[in-house]
Amino acid sequence: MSDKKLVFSGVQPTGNLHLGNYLGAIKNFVSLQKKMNCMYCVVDLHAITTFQNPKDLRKNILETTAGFLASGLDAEKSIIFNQSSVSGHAELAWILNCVSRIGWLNRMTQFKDKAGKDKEKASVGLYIYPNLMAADILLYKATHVPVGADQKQHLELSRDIAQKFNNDFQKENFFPLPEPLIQKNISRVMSLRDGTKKMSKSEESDYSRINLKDNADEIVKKIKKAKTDSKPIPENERELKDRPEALNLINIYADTIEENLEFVLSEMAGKDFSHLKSKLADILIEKILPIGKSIKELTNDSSFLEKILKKGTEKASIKAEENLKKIREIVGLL
Ligand code: AQP
Repeated sequence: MSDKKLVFSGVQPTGNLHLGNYLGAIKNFVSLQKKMNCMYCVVDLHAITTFQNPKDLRKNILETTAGFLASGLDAEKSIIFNQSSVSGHAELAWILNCVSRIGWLNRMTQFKDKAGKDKEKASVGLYIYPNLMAADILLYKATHVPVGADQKQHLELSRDIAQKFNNDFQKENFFPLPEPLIQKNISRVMSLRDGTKKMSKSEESDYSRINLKDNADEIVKKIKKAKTDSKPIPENERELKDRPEALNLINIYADTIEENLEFVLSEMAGKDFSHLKSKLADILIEKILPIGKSIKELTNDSSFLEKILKKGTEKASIKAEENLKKIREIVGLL
């Protein structure tokens, strides 16, 4: 494996992992660990940009770690750790806060979505979240970042910050410009209740998402209740243009059976959505249920999960300290 290429990505421990996290990000994490050096982080400092109950946060950090392992991440192949245990993330984030520009952050759509109408009351952390994300990646000089499409804008900002740091300090190529790795077939899994909104942990209705820990009954019920329209499955993608819920279900099905949209449309054109829903529920039960079962088993052994994180932290800290030493020198800190 080449040492120059390094994959880094993170998941917030903000509650139940769902199908969007899995298809949009974690599934890709697993295939990347076979061919590249990878670091996967439970980004707990990102989680606290919105208030988290401390007891729930501790539980969710371990449960997200269990989600990584249950989905197929291997702690022998990838470095698995939690962000707050390597203080370099926060230190570099401060330095990058001084490189990043307010105008850049003002353009971030996720802040606008998450802060809602009451922006003045959002935490400063939520506003500068993308700078911390840049620090996560650049602390290790990661070159590739697998994320869902919702994180593309933040990743572009990370590239701008890296470029500005290199220019300001006249250190050409010091930070590599990280490349996003976004799933081609399904880069954004949408809510089962509203095909224009992304599937999300923080959405109030549990019927909007399939959680990785859902049981078979819940999966069947949620897919049955998923919003669609009265038209049958069309022959081509063009006809799905103004049918976001229909497109979302077909996309989820295609990705879960590892086929493309055209294949599913050619197989199912003219059929009713109840046909697709029944097949989708079956395949989700086959693929998701074992992951959920494994998450539940792993979370019963918190000391095992803590050991995995501790080992990952030790490895990550060595890399972080090596790079931070150079960064402090470049910036002129004693
Ligand atoms: N719906 C989605 N479709 C595709 N990818 C998604 N991701 C999240 N939702 C979808 C990707 O999962 C990774 C981890 O995301 P995260 O949990 O760190 O943050 P998030 O994007 O804010 O996820 P949620 O579920 O919406 O969490 P809350 O509700 O707490 O904000 C990322 O790569 C993300 O792109």
